[in-house]
Amino acid sequence: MARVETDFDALIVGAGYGGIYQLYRLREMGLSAKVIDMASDVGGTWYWNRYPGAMSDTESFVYRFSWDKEDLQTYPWTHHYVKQPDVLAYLEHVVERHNLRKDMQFNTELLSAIWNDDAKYWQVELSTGESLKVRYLVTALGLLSKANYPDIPGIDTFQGLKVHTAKWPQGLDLSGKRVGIIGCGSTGVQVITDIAPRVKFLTCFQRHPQYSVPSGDRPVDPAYRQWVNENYDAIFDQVRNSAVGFGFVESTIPYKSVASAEEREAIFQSLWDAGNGFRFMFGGFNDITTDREANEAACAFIRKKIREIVKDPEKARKLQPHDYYARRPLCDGGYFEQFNRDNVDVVHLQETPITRITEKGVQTCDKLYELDVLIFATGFDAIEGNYNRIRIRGRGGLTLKDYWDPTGPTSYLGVSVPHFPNLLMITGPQGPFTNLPPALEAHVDLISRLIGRAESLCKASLDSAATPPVVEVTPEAEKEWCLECERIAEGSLFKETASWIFGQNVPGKKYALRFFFGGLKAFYDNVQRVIDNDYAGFKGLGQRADEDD
Ligand code: NA7
Repeated sequence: MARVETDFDALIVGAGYGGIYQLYRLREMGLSAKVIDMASDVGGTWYWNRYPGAMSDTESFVYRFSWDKEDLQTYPWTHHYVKQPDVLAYLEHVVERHNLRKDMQFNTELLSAIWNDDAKYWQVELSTGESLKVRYLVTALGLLSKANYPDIPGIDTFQGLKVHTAKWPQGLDLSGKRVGIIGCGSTGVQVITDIAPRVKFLTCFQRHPQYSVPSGDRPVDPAYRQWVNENYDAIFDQVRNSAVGFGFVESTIPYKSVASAEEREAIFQSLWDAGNGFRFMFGGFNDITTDREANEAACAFIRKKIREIVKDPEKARKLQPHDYYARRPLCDGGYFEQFNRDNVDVVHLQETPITRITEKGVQTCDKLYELDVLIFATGFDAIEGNYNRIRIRGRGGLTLKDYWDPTGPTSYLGVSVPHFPNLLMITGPQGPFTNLPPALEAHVDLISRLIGRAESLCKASLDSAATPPVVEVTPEAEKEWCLECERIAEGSLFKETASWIFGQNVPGKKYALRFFFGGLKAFYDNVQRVIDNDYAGFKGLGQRADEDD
């Protein structure tokens, strides 16, 4: 069947970092593309997460696009970390600078996408009532966008204000209020640090205490900015050749290779002083997440710091974690210090669990905490949560939800799923676990390359009746990639520590590895191997020598 006319070559779903860059790339390739987003403007994660204290915990100089070199040199940032309004302003700026807004449509949700296998296009239905044919469906949904509410009895009876951090009401003034917060992951830690000084009383309902280290945030001095500007090429080169892509050089030193206890302590102290959670976890020793003794040494160091910072021994006891330091590493701008305030307390839910939420507040097994506002910093139904709410039907009517149901979400390189041709995911399951902007760029670069290849094969075909080539991974290649991800994660203490990374934060969610832990360099190497091997793993994209993409 000949190529059917479509409304757009590609529909990109999501106007955050990934969607913005993907639109830029497809437009550069001469393809027609449209971005839609449920939100009323650009920003993705940074549009929704407007809670007090929201900031990136990647340092500013690498929490941006690497591909606009002039902009890298000239766009201002005042602090070592970018706060939510700064990130939003930056993304709006990029969209204006590259005139991308004209191809974006907001307040628009993708309701369903059905693959037409005869004519090779996606038929998509939007919340606006529009129905479009598109050749490629690129999902830039974000890793964390479907809010997770805890399943606590009585949650709907609370008569005060309930707020999820990802849906923060504009202008909410917490001054003088009795506030409770459930959750102390990266979000909870940031909220608590920000609001503690101005609320009447803050009760932190903590299920697992967290290992958090200082962020090291401070204003940027001109000499540092000049150094960054002069070295940007080398900086992003290093990022792409690193594991976590945070702009520091990861350690190659095993913990036990440093013999003296003083020297080990000095390394931890220098990491603590430099700031940043990923640096603390990966910058001093190379085996904190794999060697139990190394991990315990990092834990003991952080526990000691908590005891030093928090003056009330009972609060300090409750705030000290005793499991592995093997969740997403956190950093903060004075989290533990907030517990020295008389108006801030912590409830250790493993000791005194919540029994229900009442109209007055939170009831634990021993006490009712009366509240005016209850904040849910309870995270997200990560990765597949964003996909499961859309009806996506691939070849033979198979839904993505059904395909993923038995095993948990899977893909090839985080971008492609068997039986779902021309569905291309930015940060799909088993993508790299790294600083996100460079990971998103890696995915967009790969997706653009795959689309370019399919398009060039299509143009090169002399047979006008030829079926257009599609981008689709083979089941074998997907399986191999999943095994590779499993192999790399083997021995990681992350596997032994419950978190959203393995789907353990949402009751009933499948325990499964949702990331490639091999690092950014290894991810790029794998992509290059695929391309060098005539698009190995992708059906029908190789076998012809007429590549011109
Ligand atoms: P996270 O990291 O998933 O943290 C959620 C927090 O909410 C965490 O402390 C959970 O405790 C807690 N939680 C979840 N459900 C409950 C119930 N039912 N009762 C008590 N406490 C609960 O989400 P964040 O938004 O902080 O961060 C997500 C990512 O966003 C982060 O990794 C960054 O990449 C940015 P738990 O530890 O599970 O006991």
